[in-house]
Amino acid sequence: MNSGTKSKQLYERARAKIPGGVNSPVRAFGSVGGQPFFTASGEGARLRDVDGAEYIDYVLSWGPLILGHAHPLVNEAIERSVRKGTHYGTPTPEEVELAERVVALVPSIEMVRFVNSGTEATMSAVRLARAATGRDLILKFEGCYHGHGDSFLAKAGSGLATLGLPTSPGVPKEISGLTLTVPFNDRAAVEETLAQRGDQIAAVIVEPVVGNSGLIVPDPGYLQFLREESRRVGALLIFDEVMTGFRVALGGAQERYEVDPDLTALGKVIGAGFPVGAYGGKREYMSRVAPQGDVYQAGTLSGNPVAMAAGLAQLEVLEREDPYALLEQRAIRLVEGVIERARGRGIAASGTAVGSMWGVYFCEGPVRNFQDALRVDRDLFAAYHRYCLAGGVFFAPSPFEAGFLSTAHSDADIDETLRVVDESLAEATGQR
Ligand code: KE4
Repeated sequence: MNSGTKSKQLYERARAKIPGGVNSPVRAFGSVGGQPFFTASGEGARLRDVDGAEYIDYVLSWGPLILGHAHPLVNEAIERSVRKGTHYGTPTPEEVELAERVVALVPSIEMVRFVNSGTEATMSAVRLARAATGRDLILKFEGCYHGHGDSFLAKAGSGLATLGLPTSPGVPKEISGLTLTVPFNDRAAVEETLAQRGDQIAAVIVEPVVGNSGLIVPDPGYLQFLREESRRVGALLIFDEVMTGFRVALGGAQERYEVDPDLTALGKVIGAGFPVGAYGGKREYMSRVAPQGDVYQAGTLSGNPVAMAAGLAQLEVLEREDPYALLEQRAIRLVEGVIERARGRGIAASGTAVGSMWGVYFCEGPVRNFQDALRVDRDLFAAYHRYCLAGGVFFAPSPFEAGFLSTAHSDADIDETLRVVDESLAEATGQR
């Protein structure tokens, strides 16, 4: 689907000055073809592009906007704060208040440091784990994304416990070589890797619900297994809850699955659309962070008071309204509706929802790891995505991204979405 005239003109201008015309690769629609639309505004569950077209939005800025776009209470908090100024380079009351909410809501977090992105949060958590253990290796899971830090741009070596290989030019093999990668939901792979290198591993870092391969849920007991195995070898367990935090439950995946990580990375919802990340955890570790401790980490705009005010307002609404059961109910209705319509047109489909994160794969289930996810029909997904967009529904432009839902999405929006989905599947399979 080619975007409208103004979007096309903006895209041409953007590509002349910005690599790929975007400030984050996935926005370029590379996996689905066509050109990205440029957004003029957002309101509730909808985006309006610069040519006036409207979309029911299931990307929601890749997770942050759990209350939808331009929520009145979030906007009021931002406007109140920004009238006083934007940033001061000193501590402010807002960052103390948000820190107190995070500690109150996320079970394992006793102390927290705010940063400016999820990448900074995971990078800092890994540095802290390395300092706390005196070890260098980290263990991550195939299909999990933890931001663009060098340590995370690594893929599995030839064998399970062989050292990682860079997934991007510019990442020294000496760095990627410190990262071990195993399949998600594979206990034997973890046991084998820890048997061989457990005493060298500083941290096991995992997306407790994987949102960067579509949506992959942990097998029953798997997260508890990671908790026990990492503790057994003296490695820290880091939950990357940049996506799941405040989204699969108010206390995140660690509350929902009752697992107690040593460190947690946060982002997205905590900033309500502003650039905010955070890492936190047990006091014994966090007290090592400068200037209280000797592990250096800093940031000019960390704890920006306007961003803190936005995040605080969003968390206050979530605490007051507790929308999680309704969000999950609607997400399940959406997923089951898409699967039912796909199967009704002879298309293999599977998927699920956890809180307000959801995913549908156009392949047989179950999808338990990234290799399973690679079975999806990518051409079908690309055509489906384009037709849905033309029909006014904006899904993530990749089959390997989770979908989201906000409190602004109504049952009528889900009904309209499922109507467009059915028409799009018919078009994409030549049945119309
Ligand atoms: P950022 O540095 O993009 O704020 O966060 C990195 C990150 C860390 N951990 C998890 C679990 C994440 O999902 C992310 C970022 N998620 C992607 C969406 N899959 C952001 C979208 C983008 O890259 O533009």
